[in-house]
Amino acid sequence: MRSGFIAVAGRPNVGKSTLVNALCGGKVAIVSDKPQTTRRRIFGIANGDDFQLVLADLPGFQRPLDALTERMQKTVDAAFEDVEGVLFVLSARERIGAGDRYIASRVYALGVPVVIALNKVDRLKASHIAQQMNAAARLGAPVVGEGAGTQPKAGAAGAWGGFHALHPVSAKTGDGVGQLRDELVGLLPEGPLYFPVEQRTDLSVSAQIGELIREKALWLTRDEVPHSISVEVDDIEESVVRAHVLVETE
Ligand SMILES: Nc1nc2c(ncn2[C@@H]2O[C@H](COP(=O)(O)OP(=O)(O)OP(=O)(O)O)[C@@H](O)[C@H]2O)c(=O)[nH]1
Ligand SMILES: [Mg+2]
Repeated sequence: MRSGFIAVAGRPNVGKSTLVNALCGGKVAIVSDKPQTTRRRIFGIANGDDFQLVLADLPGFQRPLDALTERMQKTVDAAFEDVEGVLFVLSARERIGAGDRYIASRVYALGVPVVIALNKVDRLKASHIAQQMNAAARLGAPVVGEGAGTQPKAGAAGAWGGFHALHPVSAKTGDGVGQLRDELVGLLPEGPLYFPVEQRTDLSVSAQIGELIREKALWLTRDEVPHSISVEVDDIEESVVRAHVLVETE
């Protein structure tokens, strides 16, 4: 039996939660087209005949840190402890740039294997995917002087030990997700079951319902509701849930 924890890091909105859901084979984390959807660490659990892969879905982060991200950063830092590896998620649809480099500098410094998932490759041209894979592969590499910045130098100063693997995937269509899961399971040591096999997340039922309500609110609203929504579930009956949706401003 192989088992262990992998942290999922990346900029906001790159598809981390969608990918965690795809890797777990069911809905664990809520998803929206707005950044900062994930607010706290959620475990998504993928079980196989001989493995238990526990993914820590995390809030996205970027620099400069705004107040909300600053608070969520503590969650991220805590989740980086005691993991067997990091799944670093990038979006193939956006320019890979400073924001990703900042995250790369953080995750490569942890000293555990980093697996890159280049997400959202659905309906992209092969040439564009190839370019983005190249840019992804160079992330975190130390820049070695003028004009040589494109080539990582082996053994250069800094924590960059190179990435363990790079997988182009589409969390939406499921393309490449099976191979990525195998790759991550390969990082796990022999270990016990951390969760009962029928459990797919560490959230309580009432927390899961609260998250689903928040997801619907995020999808159904635009500018009229501030993005800072939180939900308190008061009461769960047979077929009725009572909850409060709290917003930041009137
Ligand atoms: N086309 C495409 N869209 C995707 C894919 N994966 C995720 N998305 C979309 O990207 C948006 C963000 O997805 P999330 O999973 O919420 O992203 P996240 O990285 O968890 O975002 P935060 O929690 O805010 O950091 C949603 O609109 C998803 O439907 C993909 O593989 N292809
Ligand atoms: Mg998320």
